[in-house]
Amino acid sequence: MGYKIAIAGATGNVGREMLNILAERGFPADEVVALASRKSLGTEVSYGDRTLKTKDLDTFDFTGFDMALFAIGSDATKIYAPKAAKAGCVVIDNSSLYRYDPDVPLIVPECNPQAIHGYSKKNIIANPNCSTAQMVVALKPLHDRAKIKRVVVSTYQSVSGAGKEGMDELWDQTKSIYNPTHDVPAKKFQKQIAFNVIPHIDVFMDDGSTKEEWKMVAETKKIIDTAIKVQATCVRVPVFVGHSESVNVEFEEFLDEDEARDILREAPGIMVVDKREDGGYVTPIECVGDFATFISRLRQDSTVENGLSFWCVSDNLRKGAALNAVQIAELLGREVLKKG
Ligand code: 2RA
Repeated sequence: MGYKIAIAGATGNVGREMLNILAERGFPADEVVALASRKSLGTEVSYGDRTLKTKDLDTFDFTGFDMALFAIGSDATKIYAPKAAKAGCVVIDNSSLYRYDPDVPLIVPECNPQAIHGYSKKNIIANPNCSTAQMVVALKPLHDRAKIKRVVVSTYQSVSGAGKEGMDELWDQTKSIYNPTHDVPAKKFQKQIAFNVIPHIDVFMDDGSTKEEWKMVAETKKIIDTAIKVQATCVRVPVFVGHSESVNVEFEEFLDEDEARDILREAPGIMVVDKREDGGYVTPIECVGDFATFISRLRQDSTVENGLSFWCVSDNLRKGAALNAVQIAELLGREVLKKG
């Protein structure tokens, strides 16, 4: 017997990937329902070799459903997640609404699978921010070997993190550069994104950091260890899919780069592509559609006593969102609901 699972936000970038990944991984489902807003009612979405017609999220009854993957943003989640949870359906939410709630586990299955047992307080589980997920997958195995003191990370985040509108803006602006009569002003992003980079994602905080940077700090602490100090600079770049990160780590004790590379090679969810030669590293366009978090450019940081630096690339719609949510659903089924 399998699970009855709903996907809320099935017509968005992440919702569509959730359906793709459920099918690709053969998730044991007896029933899969695609939910969307009334304006998208009846839209057809793919689920493997099947096509689902979206149903109205607003009137949907979650009673009898085991779990629901939500990718509808914080405002809509505030309305529908409690409704689903109250009907006995466990919500796995991709928005930031519940990530920092002490009664809601924030889970990256490769890092803190044991946290799944805390789901029952609100019947809700939070999925981390895309830029956090790929980073902690790499940090956790290194932290287990040589306790991390401090992380300094710069991100190079693709426009798909800002949804279909973000992708359309890059595409339209790029075309307009070659067709000066067709000006495409910045709308989704603060400034022109075509042939440019923007050091600003989400809103500014009082201390001068952005909320995207604050999320990486708060979520890394909740997922791995509250003692870890994190300094993040999050940048939007003209890439369609795939977030990249330059990560610098300082440990409590010395960790040799070769040992670190061996640890990462064995770590779940990681693919090390690291040769000190032309092309011996991964770039964002090469990670698209893959489940892995890729690690390249691993090297000692000799400017501090116990430092390492590395390059980290992952498909932000997959490990950064949809894949991690499906992995949580698999974990919930395996460890808690135990059907199928
Ligand atoms: C972004 N991490 O990249 C944010 C939300 N997906 O825009």
